[in-house]
Amino acid sequence: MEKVITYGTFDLLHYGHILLLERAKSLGTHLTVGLSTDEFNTAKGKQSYFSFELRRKLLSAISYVDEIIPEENWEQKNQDIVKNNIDVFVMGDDWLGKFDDLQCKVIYLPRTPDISSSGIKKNLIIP
Ligand code: C2G
Repeated sequence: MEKVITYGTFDLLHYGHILLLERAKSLGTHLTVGLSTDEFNTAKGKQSYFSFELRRKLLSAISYVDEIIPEENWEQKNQDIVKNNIDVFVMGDDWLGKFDDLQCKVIYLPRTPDISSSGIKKNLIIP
């Protein structure tokens, strides 16, 4: 079983996230997502619209996702990779080069243009 992992906030789930998860899953037979906790988002300088629990609920409904673990800090990736027998780490290429030292194969995938959670928040005019 070729195991893949990726990490993120996945707030206001949109097709950019879905295309990333679809391509990540196609690189193996099992996909684990390290989902940023609300506390870690604060550390990342991000305020998600949906709570961790709601973001986890949404992600768990996606067929590409086999397992979800909490992402609580920047340092846990290598430990996650060892503990979960991960073969491939995948991230969008907005992170290009940032995770090259991880102890498994590292693949950066082209980010889907013209869609982002922050853009959705900005453009949504809630009456
Ligand atoms: N993504 C994408 N295309 C978009 C938006 C996002 O491919 N239009 C990808 C990102 O590159 C990332 C994943 O979807 O690989 C999740 O994106 P975010 O939720 O924005 O994750 P981020 O805040 O970048 O957190 O330790 C890593 C961090 O937790 C990543």
